[in-house]
Amino acid sequence: MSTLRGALIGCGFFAVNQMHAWRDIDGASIAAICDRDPERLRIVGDQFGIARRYSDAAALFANETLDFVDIATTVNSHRSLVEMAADNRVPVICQKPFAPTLADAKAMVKACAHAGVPLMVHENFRWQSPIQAVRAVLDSGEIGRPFFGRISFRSAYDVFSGQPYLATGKRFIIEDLGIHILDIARFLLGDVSSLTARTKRVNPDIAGEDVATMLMDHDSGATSVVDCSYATKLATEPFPETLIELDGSDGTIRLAQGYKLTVTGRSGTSVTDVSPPLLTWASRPWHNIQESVMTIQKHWVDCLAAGKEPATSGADNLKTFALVEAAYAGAASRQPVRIDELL
Ligand code: NAD
Ligand code: 89Y
Repeated sequence: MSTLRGALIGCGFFAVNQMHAWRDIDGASIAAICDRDPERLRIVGDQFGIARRYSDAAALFANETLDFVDIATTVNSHRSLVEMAADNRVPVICQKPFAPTLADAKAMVKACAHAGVPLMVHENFRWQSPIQAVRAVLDSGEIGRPFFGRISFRSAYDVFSGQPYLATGKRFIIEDLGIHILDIARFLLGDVSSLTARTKRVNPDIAGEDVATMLMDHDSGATSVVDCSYATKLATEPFPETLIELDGSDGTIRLAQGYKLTVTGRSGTSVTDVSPPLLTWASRPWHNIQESVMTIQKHWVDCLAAGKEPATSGADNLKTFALVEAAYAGAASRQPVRIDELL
């Protein structure tokens, strides 16, 4: 397989994980980087030995011949950068949250489709190995047809020290973290027809909501509860674990804190440790997320090579993004929101 020549735009806090993963993935490498902050450009360029550096994305596209671009900036720049990639006919990965609004997200998907350019959203949580293990049990038929799910992320981890912008936006936990947990609910139980939401801000030092509880009807007939909190102080801090309860016609799945997977089903009960591996460059507790960065980026390379649509394509992500919009609208109105009316 020939090596795909990629560029990374946005050399901030999270991009370092993406750079580590690109360095370790066969079939792709990062040839150029871009950041409008010269200090970040220097730090990441020096750490990963990338000589071709740009402070302006337009100059990057004008001067480089690229097989793909990986956008790791924060949300407000996503639409213009994805559209720039489409205009330059360069396949593009875009970090979550995909866009500031669903209207922007739809325009981005349209621009890439019109240009014939593959588009993947870096929606990595469903790629975490414990989540993939849950999905494998569902696919095995062991618990029969799932009728209930609870997908839960509750923590008091200080995410603001690494990502200070999270404290300042009007929207916080649903847009930043809930988006992943809602995507996991879709990944496990299928698309959603209706969502009811309640939100709260417990931490007085931030601008947005830090607690969200969502109740969803899935097209499959299953009901799920997605609950997220960054105001939950526990005896053992679980960050960044997503905990899962699934009840099916023939049994149950429980993914509990400490990556303990208990399955009760047609063949009895089994308890497995599904802890993610600690990659050489990873550090606890982020290793779970870091492994999924590696996996999703490998998936992108495989999809480009095979001409396949990525599982978390832009088009797929619209259905997750619609849940985010529905959650904010439903929390404001205190009414259920129909998802098909948003798409
Ligand atoms: P950050 O602020 O640390 O880094 C963003 C970088 O992008 C900055 O260095 C900034 O100078 C640069 N930048 C912004 N606009 C630019 C532009 N137009 N051209 C060139 N450079 C530009 O942010 P972060 O914490 O690294 O987050 C980046 C994205 O990653 C966010 O969307 C965040 O939600 C996401 N994120 C994802 C995960 C995950 O697990 N998928 C985890 C953390 C963060
Ligand atoms: O930005 C968020 C994400 O995508 O995963 C965890 C996080 O870093 C903080 O909530």
